[in-house]
Amino acid sequence: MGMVLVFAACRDATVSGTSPAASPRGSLSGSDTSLTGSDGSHAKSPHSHAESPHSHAGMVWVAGGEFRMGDTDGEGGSDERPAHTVNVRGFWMDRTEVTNKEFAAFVKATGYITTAEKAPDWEEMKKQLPPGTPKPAPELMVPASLVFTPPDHAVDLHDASQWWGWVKGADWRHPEGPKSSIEGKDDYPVVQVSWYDARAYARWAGKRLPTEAEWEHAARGGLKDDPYPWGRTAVTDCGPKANTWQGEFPHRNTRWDGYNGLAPVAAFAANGYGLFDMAGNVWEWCEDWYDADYYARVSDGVSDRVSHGASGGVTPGTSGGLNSGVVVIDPHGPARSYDPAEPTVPKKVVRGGSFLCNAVYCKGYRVSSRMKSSPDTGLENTGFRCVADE
Ligand SMILES: [Ca+2]
Ligand SMILES: [Ca+2]
Repeated sequence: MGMVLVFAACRDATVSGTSPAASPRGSLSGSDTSLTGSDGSHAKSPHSHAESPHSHAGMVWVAGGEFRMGDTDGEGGSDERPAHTVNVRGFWMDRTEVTNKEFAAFVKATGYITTAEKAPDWEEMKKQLPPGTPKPAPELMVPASLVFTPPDHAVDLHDASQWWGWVKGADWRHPEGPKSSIEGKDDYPVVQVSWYDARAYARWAGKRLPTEAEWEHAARGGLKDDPYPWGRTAVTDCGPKANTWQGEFPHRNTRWDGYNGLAPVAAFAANGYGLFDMAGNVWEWCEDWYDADYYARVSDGVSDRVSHGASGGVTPGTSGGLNSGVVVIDPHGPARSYDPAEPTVPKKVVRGGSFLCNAVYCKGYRVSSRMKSSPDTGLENTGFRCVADE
């Protein structure tokens, strides 16, 4: 009886907590990420496509098909609405976030230098800033990246600068700053990588970054309209489901899930497709530009990628409303970015939440939760995984 009750409670647990915090002011936006940093230039690799593995080792095949993309649990922000029916082709996807060991092999083979290892370029930065913004002090124009630097007391959760520090010498080999290292952390996700860095790795590996639709389809793991990769149970019910934050953010972490910061990849159960950490641990870069209004446009049939019922329509009872019968085929995101919180800063989509997410502050681990970062940003809680076509 006890077992049955526990099982029932786990299966039926309702989602608690509030929606992600509203966008903070200034150059910080969204929830736990997104401070514009470093230069906007595209880092160049001395070799291209050289000595890459070009195999599907470590990947799983994610069958294509239709799914409801967006806010299917009623907890989403306006940028997740309306939920709409999407059809994607099948693809291979890395089982785990790209690890330090894998990224190191890429750097060794190519001599690649990441965005965070180069000083910001003021001419590039200016393009993302409101006209008349003064040039930052010289001590800030150095190779640096964003490190989680928690205060010892409660702070205004609308001001992410309270817990993100621009740390000189922080990069993928020194994720928490120059005195930190990745020694003994081969199986941890690589972090402090910009979108440019992630794309360079993917190209070298003969892969690519997932579209936002592919990412969400994969994260859902074959479940229908559930809020999490594992179903409907809250992240902290019935044992840890993912590396997130427990306690009060950002000053008190109870480490109930076993990890204060990053966890090695695949430390928690995989989803139905055999994919690990689609919720939590690190945010994952996607190929697409972020536009807060994109879902509304594709659902209205404005996008030229929309097909009206071309793939056999929508399962009765799941869509309804204005976009019934509209199937968006293999969307690749908008042509350009638009984040109303920072209109001058083009941003790429990141997905899945990180070790800094919790129910009160940021439920980025919901399968449909959308976040964004400028492509030159490196963060201690942001990495990526790759996909490949047949
Ligand atoms: Ca944790
Ligand atoms: Ca993740």
